[in-house]
Amino acid sequence: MKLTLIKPNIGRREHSLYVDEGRMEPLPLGILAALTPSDIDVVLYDDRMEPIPYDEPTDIVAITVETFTARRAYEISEEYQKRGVSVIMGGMHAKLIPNEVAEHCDCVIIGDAEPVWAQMCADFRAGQLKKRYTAAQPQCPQEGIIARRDIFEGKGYLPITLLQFSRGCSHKCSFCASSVYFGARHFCRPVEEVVREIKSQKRKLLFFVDDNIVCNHAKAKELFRALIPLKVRWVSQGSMDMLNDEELMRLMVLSGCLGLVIGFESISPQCISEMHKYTNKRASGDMYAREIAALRKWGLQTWAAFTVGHDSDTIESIRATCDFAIRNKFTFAAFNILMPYPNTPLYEKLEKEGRLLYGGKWWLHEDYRFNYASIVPKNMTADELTEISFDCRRRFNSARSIFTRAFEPHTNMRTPYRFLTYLMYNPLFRKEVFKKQGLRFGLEQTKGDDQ
Ligand code: B12
Ligand code: SF4
Repeated sequence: MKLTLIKPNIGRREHSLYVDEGRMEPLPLGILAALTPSDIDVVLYDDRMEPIPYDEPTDIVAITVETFTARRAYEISEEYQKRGVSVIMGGMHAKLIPNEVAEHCDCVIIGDAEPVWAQMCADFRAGQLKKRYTAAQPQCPQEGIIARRDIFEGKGYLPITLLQFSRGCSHKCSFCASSVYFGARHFCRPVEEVVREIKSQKRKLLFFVDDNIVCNHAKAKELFRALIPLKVRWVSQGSMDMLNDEELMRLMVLSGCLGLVIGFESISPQCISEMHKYTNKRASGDMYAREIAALRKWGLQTWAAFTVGHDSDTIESIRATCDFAIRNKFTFAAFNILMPYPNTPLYEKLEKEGRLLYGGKWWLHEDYRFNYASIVPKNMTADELTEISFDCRRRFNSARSIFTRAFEPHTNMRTPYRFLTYLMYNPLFRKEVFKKQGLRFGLEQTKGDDQ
């Protein structure tokens, strides 16, 4: 028996299939491969970088679906179903909006795969595949499982190993899909299992794809202590309340942390309140002065993530957010338009207020494009929001900004390794700004296409 795993692309640019410059290993598919009984052959196709050989014989196909890849995932599924192959779908989008996903596959798995995957495989073999499996949230993620990384070999992924220490986050930011998926709860793996997983592979550069690696300070400290002797370098995501805990920060740095994605979200305290981002409440009132000083003291290279389009945002306040990011010489920054992901509190609020564009299903709409506003903002038009956020991305990633931001002695110039990281990834992200802006979702031809 053979299982084909698929990571869908978001879409494509005209005349080009592949858009992603910094492709990373799709960890959920490595976990599915590890959960699969060993007598089943497993292959992976990554739609971000290779064509999908629909006619290659396979018994079953499993596709991971996020909201922004849903349209493409449904196209892929249709191709396989036309050929009589059963398609299973799961992932973030499948949990947020299972009824929609179920319409496009033979079986939808709702939630983490671990509790139900073996049963699904057994049912499939017995010809009794169910239309839907709902997994109870495991208290211990990925228990006893190490992702199978052999399926990633030779694909040309960035040389960084993705793994997880924890899943979820106990905060409830109104726009966060992950908070809905995990019911605002945080689940950690046993530290010994994480150490075993790190030792099972050769790389020393790691990306913990946790929603918030410092959500539980005591558990994070336990992890960091165990990482110190492994002499790894790592990056992850963390909320800024970590900076109030000196011991946590000291252990984080000693354990090899290079930097974190930190949700600054906004420089306006009013916006921070609107989105219920309590971790940032005090800091935003002070323009994050104390936090930025602490990040420099600890020498962390920060990927500052901002969301733009909140009710109290104006074109000027968004422009000022970009100035703030350049002035503070962040290593990287994202200016994401506030997106109403299905089933989030933000989605429900905007739906009630009649402020959702594209019929409320931007991810399926043929006119929607990546990085376009899909809401009616309060103080500008949707087009203005799209333009100002693109302008922030262009400005932050301009050659001039890359040059000036490089000269931050405590972070970007702290060591030759840090400086090299800065110089390697900034041009890559600059390219992505232009390649991804306005990208169509899915590959199907739509009206007005010229090929
Ligand atoms: C790592 C990560 C990234 C990495 C991608 C790494 C990679 N491999 O390419 C980077 C930083 C590049 C990234 C980028 C983006 N990301 Co991102 N990312 C994540 C993050 C933090 C972890 C994902 C992960 O690997 N988890 C580990 C695996 C093991 O967990 P999992 O995916 O949940 O899988 C489990 C279950 O869902 C299920 N499952 C998953 N797939 C399948 C499939 C089947 C068949 C089955 C049965 C089960 C199953 O079983 C798995 C094991 O338990 C998530 C947050 C999250 N909690 O998911 C956000 C997240 C997925 N990202 C998000 C977003 C919005 C983006 C961007 C669009 C941001 C932007 N505006 O640019 C971009 C787009 C990426 C692109 N393709 O261009 C949102 C998506 C929201 C949504 N509703 O879809 C998330 C959920 C963050 C959030 N808090 O809202 N991201
Ligand atoms: S802190 Fe981050 S991961 Fe946690 S709910 Fe807020 S946005 Fe989501």
